[in-house]
Amino acid sequence: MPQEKPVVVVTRKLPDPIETRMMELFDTRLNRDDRPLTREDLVEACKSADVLVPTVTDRIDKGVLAQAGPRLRLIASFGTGVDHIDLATARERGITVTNTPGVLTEDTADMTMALILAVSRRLSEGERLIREGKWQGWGPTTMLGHRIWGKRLGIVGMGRIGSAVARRARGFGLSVHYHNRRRIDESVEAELEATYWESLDQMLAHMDVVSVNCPHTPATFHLLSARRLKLMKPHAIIVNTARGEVIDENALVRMLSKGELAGAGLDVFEHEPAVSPKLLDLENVVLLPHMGSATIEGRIDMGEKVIINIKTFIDGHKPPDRVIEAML
Ligand code: 8YV
Repeated sequence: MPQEKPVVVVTRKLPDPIETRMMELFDTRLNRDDRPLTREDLVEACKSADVLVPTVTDRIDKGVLAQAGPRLRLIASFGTGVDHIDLATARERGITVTNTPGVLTEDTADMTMALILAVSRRLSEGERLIREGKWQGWGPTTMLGHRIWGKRLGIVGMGRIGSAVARRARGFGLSVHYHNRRRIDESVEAELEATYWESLDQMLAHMDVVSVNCPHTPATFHLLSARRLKLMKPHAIIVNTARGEVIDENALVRMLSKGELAGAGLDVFEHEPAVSPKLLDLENVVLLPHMGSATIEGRIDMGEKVIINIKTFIDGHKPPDRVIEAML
């Protein structure tokens, strides 16, 4: 790392206080108009930066990293998921990668509950009815949704966010079930009153609500495949605040269209920002533009984590949120 202030390239507009602090601490290049970087821009950024601060909208693959300049030593990603970064290539090239875990847990869990309620109680449909001027007044059998109290929630991925969803779900009277690579600690399981299902297939077949809360990795790509979705009960709903790639979106759309699944709440999509046009025609889905962690408090906390990761790295220490460590 050179003696002078490191060149830090930030790919998207971050909250003002974060940008101000970064400008004070580093030789920071901002993206004031917030236009997502093209692949060419990203390559240029990787050539000139000591530290790159990307977001989920930057695909930092093998090809981009192959063109990175020798000074690029840290990718301090603004976000928790790191599926947009080719970690193996970063490791090979001696580039450290950090993320911002923990600070968006509660906001994302809130959004998961919001989607469970929105789908079950038909919030978007009700809103559309009013906005389109079609509401004729109250009726005893109009806009009936489903009660969530007493229903079974199956959480796929019991990490920080999954556990935060479980805590909320208990308050809403849902019984909590989960599938995870590893069974969680017995005491935490007891605290969450959560039932572990070793078999994801078995769990899916018994749930009323399924929530996807695992990261997207090669192992979780299309974890909810066409075959697995078919195991779900036709009255069940599914919500996804994790990554679109975890669900086979085409299969999901087909099943929702045919009424083989009752509904879906999606904050993320397989080919973001593209959304399957068929989803737009369905009444039984609630669609959000990847805003699970979109609170001003959360974004500032994320920015502060990015700053701490960069600062500790340039001071010669191990940054706290290392995803991988430089091997060279
Ligand atoms: C972030 C997210 O807003 O952190 C994540 O993994 O999915 C989002 O909530 C986004 O990734 C920022 O880069």
